[in-house]
Amino acid sequence: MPSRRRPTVIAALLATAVMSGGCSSGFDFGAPDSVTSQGEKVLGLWRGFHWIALGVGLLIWGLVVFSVLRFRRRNDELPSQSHENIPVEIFYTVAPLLVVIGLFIFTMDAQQEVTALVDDPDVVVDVVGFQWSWQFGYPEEGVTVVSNGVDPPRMVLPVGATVRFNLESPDVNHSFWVPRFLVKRDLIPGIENQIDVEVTEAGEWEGRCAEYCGLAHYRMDFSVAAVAPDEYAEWINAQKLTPVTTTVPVTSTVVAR
Ligand SMILES: [Cu+2]
Repeated sequence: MPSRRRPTVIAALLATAVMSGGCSSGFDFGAPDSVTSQGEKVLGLWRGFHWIALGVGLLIWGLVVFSVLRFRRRNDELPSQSHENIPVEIFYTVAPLLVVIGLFIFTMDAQQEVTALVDDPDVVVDVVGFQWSWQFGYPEEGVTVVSNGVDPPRMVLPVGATVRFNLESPDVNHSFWVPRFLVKRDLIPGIENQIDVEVTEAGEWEGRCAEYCGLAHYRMDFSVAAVAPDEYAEWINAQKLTPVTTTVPVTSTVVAR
């Protein structure tokens, strides 16, 4: 690349980085807005990592610019040459270690909070992912939701409730993912996976399988609607009157993977 174009390219890259971080409110650095309280913690971690990376980047760029200007060639005399600088060497060994330890603690803390399970969830949903769709069971209500064969299955949740998702798969690995939740978890045959999620605002969002699970993986779409608690109760009652027409295959059929 010709050296004259370099500053322009660097400026363009920096502008893109700043703009992609600054588009949404509160500097989310490209992450979608979270609609769950668990997602807020993930977003906090995401933001924290970016700010720390930005701080380290600024320090390094600052030192580079300082060195380039301060020690630029003025005459043929060499600047003072030295083998070692013990304080600087200690600093550049200890400082990255402290940053990594800090990020590790920060990550562990967020992970503990996001994966924590409450003793008594408000709503329980048994999520079964299978080749190639989803079944959402509400065991406390005796309600089961599946696709009608045309539209993807639609799960309804009350806003502000802690929902326990029990995640099961009868065939291969799948992954329960609602991008706007900012949390996801795999469904692994023989493993009982659970996550608790509290949706904090009303809305309807797309969900999909985030694990490539076979040729028709793309068909594993679903949607999640979060509504007010009384609307949720109405929906549950309506579902009780609607017979379930199709069910999950109990055993996996042998199909092209
Ligand atoms: Cu899948």
